[in-house]
Amino acid sequence: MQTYHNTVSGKQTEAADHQEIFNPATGDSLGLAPLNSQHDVNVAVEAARMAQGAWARVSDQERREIVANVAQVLEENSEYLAGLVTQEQGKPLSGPGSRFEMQACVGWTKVPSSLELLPETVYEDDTRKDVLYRYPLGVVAAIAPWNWPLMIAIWQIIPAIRMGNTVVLKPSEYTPIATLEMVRLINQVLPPGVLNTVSGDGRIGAVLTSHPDINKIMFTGSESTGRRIIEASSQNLAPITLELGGNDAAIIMPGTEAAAISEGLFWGAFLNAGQTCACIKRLYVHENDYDAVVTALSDVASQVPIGDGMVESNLIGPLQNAMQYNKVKELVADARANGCDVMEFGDVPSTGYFLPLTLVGNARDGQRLVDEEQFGPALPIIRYSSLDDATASANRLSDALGASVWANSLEQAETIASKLEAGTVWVNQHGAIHPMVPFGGNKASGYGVEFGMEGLKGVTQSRVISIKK
Ligand code: TXE
Repeated sequence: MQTYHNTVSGKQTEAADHQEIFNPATGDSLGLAPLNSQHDVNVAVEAARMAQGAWARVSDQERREIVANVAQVLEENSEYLAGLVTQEQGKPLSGPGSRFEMQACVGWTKVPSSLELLPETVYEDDTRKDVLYRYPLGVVAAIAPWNWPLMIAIWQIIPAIRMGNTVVLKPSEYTPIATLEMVRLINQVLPPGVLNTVSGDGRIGAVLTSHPDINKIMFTGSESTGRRIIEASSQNLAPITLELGGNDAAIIMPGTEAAAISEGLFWGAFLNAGQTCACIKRLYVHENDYDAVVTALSDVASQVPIGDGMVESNLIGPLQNAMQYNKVKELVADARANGCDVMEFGDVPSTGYFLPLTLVGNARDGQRLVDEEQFGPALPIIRYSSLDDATASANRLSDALGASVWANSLEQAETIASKLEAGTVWVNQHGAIHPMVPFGGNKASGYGVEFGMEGLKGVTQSRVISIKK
């Protein structure tokens, strides 16, 4: 059985304990991943701390070139890493799956390598000049989830490295292998100690995020863990970027042509079998359009092949783990017991954590499937009679990562979009993130933004030099 390793100071390390990782589609063993101790975390943080000063002194131009080299390594190893992601995480190679995830990794590496944060004269008059400079923070702890294991890790580590920080990354205990391999490969073009890993569950995450030598925490995961990380950061006062998932509402404006938007709606909700932070998780449809929308979505859902993602024709894979599989099943069972119309599509394999593509009609606010983040392939569809009601419904939860408005008229859609409380409101698309466009949650979906210039600023500390003229 293959054993995978952490990278610390540019070297592959040995661990005393390991866990076996299994393919969620087939149950096959994929190999052993390390389970680290507190001592291992200390060693990794020390490696990152020792490397940070020299990395910060590398010229900005050279760091940009090194990050561009990282993009090249990702490109060259895309097929290998995509295969690992599919076997470990479950999303198919094809469609918006693991090859798509690798393209995103490359894009989200190239863009920061092309950006520069120049000193900014924030004030000047006859008497004074004030210039804001941005410096690295130091050692960044990156805690990644299991749904887009490589892409989200890249979102966390690349801006940090680009700005002269060093990183200790902990992948999710559900999906460590692809990440450990990606980090091993990237290290071929990075100075030793710039990017290190530790592996294990939340206990190791807690040791890392509370470590006194951590200067910044990047976290994507659940709200409850986010709260624990805020508490942990009282140990080191590290600023945190928190992306805590969402329960994104989509509102279809009255009279919108259903067939024209059904494909966009479907993938907006079922991307990665719904295991995406900014997926449509509640769909609000005007009562007059309800039947047409359900028919159009059913037409798309009935044509999407489900199965082992290593088979090129499959477009939807399994849930990644038993916890998530059981959670989605429980929420759908609750909806069924409360009178919802549960419509299931797809030939579901008998092994693995597969669930059918599920539209849940006649759903209502207050039901668990509507109010809780399902993070799976089950979309509740809720009728509304007035746009004011639909807007109030969309805004009634504390989750506020994304939202979308679907309409024939862009002008009308923008009016509703401006009333929705979310970090991003999309019009006639959902989850359409871009490496230049800041992304982050409002309310309980977190704080701080990633991507673009704002994302780079989030991994720096500002210092002002104020000169008397
Ligand atoms: O999340 P956790 P889980 C949601 C989704 C899912 C639920 C639970 O609804 O059903 O969260 O998933 C690390 N200190 N999302 O249990 O626990 C952990 O090891 C430091 C939405 O997987 O938040 C992993 O690396 N780290 C989300 C990471 O936190 C800790 C994506 C995320 O795990 C820790 C994933 C601690 N005390 C789940 N405890 C999104 N935003 O897209 C755990 N971890």
